Amino acid sequence: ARRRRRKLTLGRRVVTLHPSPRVLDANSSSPAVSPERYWGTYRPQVYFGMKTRSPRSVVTGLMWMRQFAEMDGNLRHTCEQGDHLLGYGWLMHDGVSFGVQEVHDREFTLTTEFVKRMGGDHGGDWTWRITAKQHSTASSAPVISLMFYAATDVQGSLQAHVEEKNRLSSVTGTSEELGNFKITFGKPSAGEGASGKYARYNYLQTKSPGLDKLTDIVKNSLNHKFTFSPTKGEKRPYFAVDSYKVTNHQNQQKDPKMESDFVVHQVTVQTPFQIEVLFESGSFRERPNQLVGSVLTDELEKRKVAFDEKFESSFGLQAKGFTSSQIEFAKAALSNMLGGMGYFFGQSVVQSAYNEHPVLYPEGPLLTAVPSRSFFPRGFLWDEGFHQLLISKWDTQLTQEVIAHWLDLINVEGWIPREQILDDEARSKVPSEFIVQHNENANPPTLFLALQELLEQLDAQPELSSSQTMIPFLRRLYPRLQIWFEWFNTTQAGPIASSYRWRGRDKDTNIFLNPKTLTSGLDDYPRASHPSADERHVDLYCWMTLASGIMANVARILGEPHQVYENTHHALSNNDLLNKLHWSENLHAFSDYGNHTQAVSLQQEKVFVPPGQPRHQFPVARLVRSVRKAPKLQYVNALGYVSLFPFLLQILTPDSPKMEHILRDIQDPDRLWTPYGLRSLSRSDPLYMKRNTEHDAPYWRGAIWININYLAVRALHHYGSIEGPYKEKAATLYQELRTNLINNVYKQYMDTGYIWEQYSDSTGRGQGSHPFTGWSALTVLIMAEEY
Ligand code: 6A9
Repeated sequence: ARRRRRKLTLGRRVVTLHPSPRVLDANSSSPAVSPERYWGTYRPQVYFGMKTRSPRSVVTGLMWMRQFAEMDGNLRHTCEQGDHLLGYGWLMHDGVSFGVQEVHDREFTLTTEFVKRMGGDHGGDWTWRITAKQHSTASSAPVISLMFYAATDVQGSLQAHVEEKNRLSSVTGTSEELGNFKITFGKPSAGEGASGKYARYNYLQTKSPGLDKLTDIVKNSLNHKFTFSPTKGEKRPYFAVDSYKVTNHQNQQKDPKMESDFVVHQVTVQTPFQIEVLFESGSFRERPNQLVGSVLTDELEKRKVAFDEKFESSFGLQAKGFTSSQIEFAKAALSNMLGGMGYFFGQSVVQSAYNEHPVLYPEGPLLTAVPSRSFFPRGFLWDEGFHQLLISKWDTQLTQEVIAHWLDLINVEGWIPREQILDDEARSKVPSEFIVQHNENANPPTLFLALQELLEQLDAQPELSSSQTMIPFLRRLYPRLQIWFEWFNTTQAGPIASSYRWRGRDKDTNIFLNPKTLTSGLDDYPRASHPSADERHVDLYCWMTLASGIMANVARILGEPHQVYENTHHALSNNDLLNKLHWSENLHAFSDYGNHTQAVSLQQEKVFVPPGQPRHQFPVARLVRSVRKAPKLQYVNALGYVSLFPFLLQILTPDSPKMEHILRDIQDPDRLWTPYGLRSLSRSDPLYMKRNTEHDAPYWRGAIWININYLAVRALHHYGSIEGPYKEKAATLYQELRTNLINNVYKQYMDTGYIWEQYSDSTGRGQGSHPFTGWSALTVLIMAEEY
């Protein structure tokens, strides 16, 4: 019984938050403290929508569909690669008060713009303008239905106001944080000042069991019985939400208290047209005028000019001579990083060795950028450090807030769940086996890269107001950074002093060509063939070198004891130790070490599927790993991103003779060099472009990734500008790599309409998830030469 109790107590630890005061005050996101940031496009998973930074926000959004299309049911709502849009994303977005997005559907383009206006006590007003234009290639002007909606999330209520039978002219509502508000739906016109257009209206007022069900509810309520009749003779049936179906059958068994209001306004009209939607806060009393029509146009115009000016003063791309088209691309990349930010609230599902089953993490908020609005619209720990490198050059305050949110999620052990899947909407996008986060698993502590940038800003311009808030921010962050660092330093310690090892590698050595290391962020990058406690990982060694150095700096700035961090940093920075632990004389490169053999391959094997499954009596062929030579303790000798880490994180001294080898590998087309950027794994490596299982295509085994390439250009810039024997070589390679990266990411964007997760090392083509405007947007910093 005692042991059971102990297990229970230990099992609680994983879900016990760290006791130090939170970095963020409980009300820091409230409209009283931060009105400008209250409303935002914090729903990156939908093509267009807004919510507030609050736990159970009222959400607003847009769905649309083309009428009389070949295939009915082309309803668009959440960003889906399967929609095969020709491209979509923010062209401008300042992260706070306005944005301009274009969504290129197959025959028409929707421009979605929003502007906010401050006033009252609840984050003010905003207006949307949706402009629809058919493509010049479209055979006729398509008829489109826009479906504007508002939904509550458990708390608050909405009332629909209907006029002219079916036209929902406005929605009024109230919620705890918004007080009273009104949303007014304007009528479509052919353009500003132009007369109205023929339109048909429908609406739906119903209950929803959760925000993840909105698309389904609308789909299920579609009815074909309505008639579109712009001229006398013309009568065509079209699809619309059925205004007569008031309650939804799906929710009958659900707890009625958990049901939320859901109101949809559908307008069906032929392109071209423009529509405005106006949100007004009840507490905003002395409004000079309504933010619609020409007032809105003027306001948008002002924001665009301000955005352009700030963009140029932040990144200086015009001054560097980039073409206007290249600058548009860079603006879109930054805007999608900012416009892709989400505010999530909820609980992770986590597990420790002391839990028999997964348990729920405490509820909490997360303000974060996301890697990809379509495929993974949620927070990823190591992606975020890269995101903040870009965001901090635009809005330091925002970076501080994001880092604070992440560190406020830390538990008493010093662990932060790697992938943040916080609410039903997020969970609905993730296969169940990937939802649970395990507390022995790390992810590179890239937030130290972002902190490094903040410290540099503090150092360069201590008089700036953002710098003034920096010290109090660091002070509150500090106890959390300490325990975070400690967690890495202990739980990810390696087999010998000053070495480190990623935990959480794949355990089943029989089915994977090389068991994956998802925790390192580099997933299937080759590591020791047989995972064991004897491994040591060079990338983690380098992350810890960086982390200990930043810890020492932060401690010094705060006047805290810093000797221990300094000692660690000093020890790890010693290139003799690095060489001793990780230099492979065979490979002439830095390398992991572990129980390893190169003699592995995937082989067809006949197996009997377990009884109960179809065809179980027949043998089927499947791929299994065959090991031709027993593994032994040795260097892994894979050449690629991992071997570059001492260079990437600038741990090598500029006069290190190892630089010679590294620069040689980088510029060798048979190894890492391509005309599009550095490939992740050497073309000469035995695992280059090899699949890991029958179903698992190569990922970090050759493709070009922009986050690591960013670190590479940054390192070349560094070594190219300080004295040392490799200065000139580094400077030359810097120019070439930089040019290759910019040209290719830009070209792919122009060709395909998207920024991509990775790029093919043989053709330069964008591949993987898209749009991916997480770390691939670091191209902007490469253009700006801001490192
Ligand atoms: C699986 C798919 C509907 C993989 O950018 C996020 C991460 C990186 O942190 C990591 O380094 N990506 C990289 O190797 C994407 C991970 C996506 C996992 C989601 C479920 C659901 O599909």
